[in-house]
Amino acid sequence: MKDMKNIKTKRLITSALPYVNNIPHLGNLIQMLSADVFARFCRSRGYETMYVCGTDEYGTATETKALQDNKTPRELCDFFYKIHKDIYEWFGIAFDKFGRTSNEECTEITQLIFKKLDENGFIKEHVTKQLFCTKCSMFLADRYVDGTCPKCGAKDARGDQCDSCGTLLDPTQLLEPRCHTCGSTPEVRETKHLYIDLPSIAPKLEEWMATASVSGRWSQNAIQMTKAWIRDGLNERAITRDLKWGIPVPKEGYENKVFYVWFNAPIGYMSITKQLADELAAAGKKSFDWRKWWLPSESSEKFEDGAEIQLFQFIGKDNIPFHTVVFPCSEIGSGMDFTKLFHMSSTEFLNYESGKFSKSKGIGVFGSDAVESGLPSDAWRFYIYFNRPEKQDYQFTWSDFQEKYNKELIGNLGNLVNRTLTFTAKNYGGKIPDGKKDEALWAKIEEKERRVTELLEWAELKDALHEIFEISDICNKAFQDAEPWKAIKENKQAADDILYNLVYAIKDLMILIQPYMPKYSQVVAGYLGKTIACAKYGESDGDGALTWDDLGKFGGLSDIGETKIYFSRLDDDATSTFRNKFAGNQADRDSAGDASKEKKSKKKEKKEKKEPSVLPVGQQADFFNANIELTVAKIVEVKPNPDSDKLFIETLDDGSGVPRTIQSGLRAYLTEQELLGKSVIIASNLAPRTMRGVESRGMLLAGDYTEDGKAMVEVIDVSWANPGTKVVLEGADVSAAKKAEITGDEFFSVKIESVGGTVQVAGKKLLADGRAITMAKAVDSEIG
Ligand code: B3M
Ligand code: ZN
Repeated sequence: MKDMKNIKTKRLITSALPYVNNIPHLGNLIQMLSADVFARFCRSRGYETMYVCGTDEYGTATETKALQDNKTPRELCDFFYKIHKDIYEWFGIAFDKFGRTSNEECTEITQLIFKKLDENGFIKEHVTKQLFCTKCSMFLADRYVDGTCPKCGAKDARGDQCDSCGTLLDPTQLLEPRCHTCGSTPEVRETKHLYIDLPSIAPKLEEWMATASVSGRWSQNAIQMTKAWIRDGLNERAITRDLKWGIPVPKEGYENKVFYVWFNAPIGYMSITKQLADELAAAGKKSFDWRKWWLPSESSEKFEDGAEIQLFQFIGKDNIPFHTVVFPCSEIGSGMDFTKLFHMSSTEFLNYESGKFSKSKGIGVFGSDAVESGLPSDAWRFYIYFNRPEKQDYQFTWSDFQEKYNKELIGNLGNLVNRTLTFTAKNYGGKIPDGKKDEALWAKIEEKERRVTELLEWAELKDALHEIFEISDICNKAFQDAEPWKAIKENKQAADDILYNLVYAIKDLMILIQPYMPKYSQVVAGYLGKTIACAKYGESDGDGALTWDDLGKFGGLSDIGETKIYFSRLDDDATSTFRNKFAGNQADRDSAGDASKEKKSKKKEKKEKKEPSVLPVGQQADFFNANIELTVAKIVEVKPNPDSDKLFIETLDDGSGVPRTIQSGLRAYLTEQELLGKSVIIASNLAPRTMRGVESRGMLLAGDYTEDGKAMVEVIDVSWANPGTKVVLEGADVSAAKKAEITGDEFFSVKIESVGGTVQVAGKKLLADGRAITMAKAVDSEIG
């Protein structure tokens, strides 16, 4: 397998630094676990590897939580750092260093990068208005403001970001802002802050990205998100905050402020590498210059000539722009030649049973729950990797866990290992029989092994794991077909052959599976008298440890002694016990399985749902642009709904090529002839709704007026525009994507009105093909 790798390549690996104010759940653990597979693979393949991660300790969240828990931020971080570290250890994550950001290394490098940015003119100062909670008497930074997303309208957006649509936000952009801590409405106050001038760095960023995204094979998703970010215009981003718990800002006038947590967090990757170097040196062990990995041009120590350092970063999709835009801009703007992102492996969300994993709400399986489950950590690892949410969100359910665990892990891989090893122990006294290599079988295995290697080289973890399980499946079929239990009596050579081949296939499987299930692989390798190489940075494996290079090789295994079943079946009872135990939120778990409680909370949720309301005028245009899709459609058929005296059923040509049916309550006002052939405007992404037995997919826009004391309705007519034309607000992008579907409440949260005959939203005109939409009769009316 040597041929495929370039030994000069070094692998620098990071996984997103978890916030330290809570216990991580499986959704958070995915990043670390993913990077762990990749790091273990790289080590086994012989790449010099450095995998760093650590806790992200600064920021408002920590400061606030410490206040709540009656601790200093430092005490709180110490407390949670240990919890995090223990959980990751239990999961078998082999970091080269799991460090922290609240140490002098991080301060030193953050300040260095800041000074360089400042020297290069990329730091700007602005006085801004910021949300201040008078009740908590503090400025509310980013995550500590909740509100409605101005882009997609999600009600649970945070000040820094909306999880529903991924938009990065400034807290003051939130609609109906609330203080996260006390719920009161914050007020706007002035404060001065430093900004990183992303727009000025952007040209260099784009230049870098053009090549980096190709050579590092960025995912389509990452490229799109990043391009959208750059295209929508990079803004200067504030990098200081009015807080105490953070890295001091080395600039006059900023004595009472600290760096924004997202400015220093990615620098944490570097500082944690330095932390390892400093600790090794302090312990009198062989150390290294951290710059060797991150700033080779200035390092006192270098890799061999021509060595390339490939930085692989494992993150959740909500962190993509920070890693493709903000952090690289800090690196580029510093003018220093830092190691920059090579390949990013980002995952979608892992959801739990019926909702989202949530730390703040305490919903899901937490690291500590997994520890308490009594299942081996490799069982959890298996399930997470087998279903890693790479291209779309994945739903964790207990029945799915049970199925995959029983069927694949036990029924496929476990079964192969057990039947092969016990058969050998029983019938050969544990001595691996002499046999002939089955070329046909090995051709299939080796082809799959090559595929696994190719996939893992690009951190395609899930696909690679599925290939590994296919190898196991092939081997199980070979066992089945060879019927060694018969052959041992009738044709001993045939039995010898199949066992000989399968024992060596198991050896291969353990090398392949080691990155995913390190403990299990070592146990099984141990039955064959072997260990699998997985030494961390600066450590070494014992003699004869198996590496990726040993794939496909025969010989050198010792006799098989007593073996034990490693994974035992999960039955329905155990599964439902888990389901109950880990249901609801953490706080509720004391009364695990209490269904009435769950019901009550559901009821409460319903009660709290508010009546639809119209957004403040200042927020309507943005909301409209992000959500409401209006399309021109031509009425090609009109007939009354036989079960109603108000509704018309209209068939429309909306330009899609597929006729669309809508209904409107116009029979009291207009005749069929008046409607037929008209080009109207419909709310085209409104959720379908069935009225009097007929589904209506959209709503036609009309306004009302009175004539001679009679209520009348005028349907908007845009005869100049072709069916399918999008109707947008002046200044908006016609091709901008809208939310796939909106509710009636969402539609009505924006007021479309005819003012003096011109149709508009919050003072902005609605245009079809660039032409303003007017109404002849309903000149001052609400449109709906
Ligand atoms: N601390 C984790 C998060 O957003 C955040 C990642 C930092 S990576 C440098 O969940
Ligand atoms: Zn407050």
